[in-house]
Amino acid sequence: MNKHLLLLTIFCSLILSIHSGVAQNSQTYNIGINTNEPDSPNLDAVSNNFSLKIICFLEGVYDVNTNLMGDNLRVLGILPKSDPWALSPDIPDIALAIQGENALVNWVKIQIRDSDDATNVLYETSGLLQRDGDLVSHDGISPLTINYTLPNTFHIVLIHEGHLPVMTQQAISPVNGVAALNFTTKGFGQKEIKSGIWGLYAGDATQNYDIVGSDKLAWVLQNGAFKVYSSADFNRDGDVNGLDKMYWQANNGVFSGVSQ
Ligand SMILES: [Ca+2]
Ligand SMILES: [Ca+2]
Repeated sequence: MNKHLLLLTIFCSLILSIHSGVAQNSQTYNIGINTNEPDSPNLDAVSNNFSLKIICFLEGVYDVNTNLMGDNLRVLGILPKSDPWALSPDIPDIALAIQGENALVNWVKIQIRDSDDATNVLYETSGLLQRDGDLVSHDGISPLTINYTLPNTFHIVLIHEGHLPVMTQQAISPVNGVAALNFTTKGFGQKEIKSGIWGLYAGDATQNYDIVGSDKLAWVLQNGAFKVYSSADFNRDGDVNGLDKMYWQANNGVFSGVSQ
């Protein structure tokens, strides 16, 4: 009888471990795997299931008159459906049809960093900015959710192709399952793009966290290209031309305090 019980236990354990493997593999939105059980007793020390409620503007795409960012890439049909960092599923066609202030502008990478050592990247994923600055998941509507075990306090870094990154000045914690942050009202590492409104600096075509001569060179090499997706197209209107160079010129010499 004991022998049968032992065999049954082994069989059940095997089934559970297979099921667990399937569940982990189904987390396709995330890199890495959450190894903690959902009912872990240490939940007060960690955050492992929360959403991000972030607002952010990109200088090059921001329109001071409408207080919205432009969605020319989407309108021209050249916003890549695939995330440039391969961290998220593709954008569904239905999301690309959304118009107005919730229309999609561009991809951003989101890093969660150690609150004690901000050079230490704990987790990364990607999302999309809507014209009004809301950060959403690849489907264009849903908030970004993080299903990964992390410390309860952390830094958040936003990275965009063509702009300098921004990081939280102080570590934050999720409250009631939501980590909320409005980067447009914070000036740390950002530019005041309108009175009281802050955004990421445009001009880092090479994406190495500074705006220098090599970024101008990247612009020169692509100057004249049209209907393209390019990190030298700082205003993201699909063309690389003199309007983009103006952003580089205004911000030449600015570098980010965020470590790569
Ligand atoms: Ca650069
Ligand atoms: Ca442009």
